[in-house]
Amino acid sequence: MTTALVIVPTFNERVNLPVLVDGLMQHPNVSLLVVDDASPDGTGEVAEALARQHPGRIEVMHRTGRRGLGRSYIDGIRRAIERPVDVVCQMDADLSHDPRQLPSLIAGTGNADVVLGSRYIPGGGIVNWPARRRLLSRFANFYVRMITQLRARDCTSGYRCWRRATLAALPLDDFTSDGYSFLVEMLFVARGLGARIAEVPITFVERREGESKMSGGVLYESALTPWRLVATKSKRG
Ligand SMILES: Nc1nc2c(ncn2[C@@H]2O[C@H](COP(=O)(O)OP(=O)(O)OP(=O)(O)O)[C@@H](O)[C@H]2O)c(=O)[nH]1
Ligand SMILES: [Mg+2]
Repeated sequence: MTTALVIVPTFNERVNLPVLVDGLMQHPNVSLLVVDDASPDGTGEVAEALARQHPGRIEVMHRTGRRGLGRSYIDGIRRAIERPVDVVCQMDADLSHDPRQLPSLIAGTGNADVVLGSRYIPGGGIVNWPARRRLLSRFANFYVRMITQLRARDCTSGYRCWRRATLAALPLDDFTSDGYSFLVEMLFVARGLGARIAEVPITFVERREGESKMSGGVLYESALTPWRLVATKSKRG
C-alpha cells in the first residue's frame, strides 16, 4: 500500500485539528506532520497531545520567528522528504479538505507526479461559499492559468499529493512567496522540471470554526506572483 505523510500547517486551529486528526488516522497508511506557527490559541499543545494519543504517527514542528504559510511549508517539506514514505501531501487544518477524499488523491500518484484536489473539474465542488468568494477563486484560477500557461483547473488548491521524489527535486531555497501564492509557485516550478500534474475532484467545505487568514497583503502578493514567475523564468532562460 502507498504510504503517505500529510503536512498540515496550522495557525489557531485548536478546535479543528482534533477533528482532522480523527479523520486522517482512519487511514492506516497515513501519518501526519503538523507545522504550527506558535499559535496563540494553543494549537501547538493540542497537536502534542494528539501525537501522544497516536504514537509514531504524528510529528509536530513548532516554528518560531516570522510566520507564514509558505515558510511553514518549506520547513515542513524539508522534514517530510527525509521520511521513508511514497508520497507527501498538503492539506489545510480547517476541515475544508475532507480526509475521506485523501485516498483518491494518493491513488492518483500512480500515474502522475503531483495530484491536485480540484474544485473545478466534473465531480468537484464548493459548499458554503458566498458568491463573492466563489468569483474571487474562479478569477484567481483564470488569471493564474492565463499568465503561467499552467493547464490545471484548480492551481490554487491547497489539497495535494506529491510523489516524494518530485517534491524533493524542488529548489526550496529559491522560493519567495510568503502566502497562498506559494501554492502556485510550487506548481509552476514543478511543471518547469517536467512534473506530470493531474487532478481529482474534491468537495471543498468552507471553515466553520476559527478565522480565515486571508488578507489584503495576501491578495496583493497573489496578483503579482504569476507575473514574477514567468519573468524570472524567461530571465533564467
Ligand atoms: N503554519 C501556518 N499555518 C497557516 C498560516 N496561515 C494560515 N495557515 C494555515 O493554512 C491553512 C489555510 O489557511 P486558511 O486561513 O484556512 O486560509 P484559506 O483556506 O485560504 O481561507 P478560508 O476561506 O478562511 O478557509 C489552515 O490550516 C491555516 O491554519 C501561517 O501563517 N502559518
Ligand atoms: Mg481555509
